[in-house]
Amino acid sequence: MSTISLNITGSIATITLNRPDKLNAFTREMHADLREALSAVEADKNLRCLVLTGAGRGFCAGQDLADLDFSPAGKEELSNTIEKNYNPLILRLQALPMPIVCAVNGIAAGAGANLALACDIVIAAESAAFLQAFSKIGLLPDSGGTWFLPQRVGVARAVALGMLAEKISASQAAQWGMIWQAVPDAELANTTQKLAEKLAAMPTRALVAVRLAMRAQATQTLEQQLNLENQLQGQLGQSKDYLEGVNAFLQKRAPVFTGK
Ligand code: LHQ
Repeated sequence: MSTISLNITGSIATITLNRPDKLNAFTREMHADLREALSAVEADKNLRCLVLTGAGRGFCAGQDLADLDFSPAGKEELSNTIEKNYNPLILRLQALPMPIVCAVNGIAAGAGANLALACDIVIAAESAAFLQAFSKIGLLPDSGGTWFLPQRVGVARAVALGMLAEKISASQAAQWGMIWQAVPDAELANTTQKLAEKLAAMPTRALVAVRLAMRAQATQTLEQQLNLENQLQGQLGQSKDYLEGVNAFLQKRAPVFTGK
């Protein structure tokens, strides 16, 4: 993998988008490398948290516009690449059986911005920014942007972000609820590491259930959502971590969760 690096330390995997000269814009090769890295993460049953970040001064500038075929035949490729690369990536992240922290180290533009929003907890360096760059090249937000954005910032802001393609700072994104937190640049690595360690020591199955239920609310009635909560709670009630959590509380000691 030349465009992605994967580091596994203990129960935490870190995937770094690694084309810093091009602000980690997505080429076909990078998509293939990312698929390989995600396969390794999915196969490692000891993992309990994934961190996604970028190398250099950018997080991800979205599709590499030099790696597209804009010939008339290429029109089809635009849709093909979304179907083959971006959509499966977003769905794969949402199905990953562990929490995902996105550490946005710099500009997150186009599909790069929406890749970040597909992660569970997004922390950004204060110098980072988010840019729905799509309308500048005659496109609409993809990679789930039209789904994640209105949920996180409301339709009024989502529409304006999609239409105007104006950069918003990490601090503004945090104020709007688009991301969890903006931190001083020098603190991004440390804050991310602490958060990943915290999540990796928590009841993994419960965290994944939180993602699932929060996502489902977008399309469900209250009654359906109550049923889903009940169904998921029933499953979690069978988990070792639930037993451990309750026992630890009653025994007045710190719980030791195993993710089982
Ligand atoms: C890039 C890119 C880039 C290539 C920076 N491509 N080289 C899905 C499917 C199918 C089709 C299309 O799209 C999609 C989804 C999408 O993601 S569409 C949106 C694609 N992304 C963009 O339109 C963003 C384009 N980039 C920019 O607007 C700027 O580069 C930003 C605002 C991200 C950063 O600006 P600066 O900080 O001023 O950096 P820069 O522009 O100087 O970029 C640094 C280098 O990275 C430069 O290369 P060079 O060789 O000249 O140093 C850029 O050409 C290259 N780069 N983004 N998307």
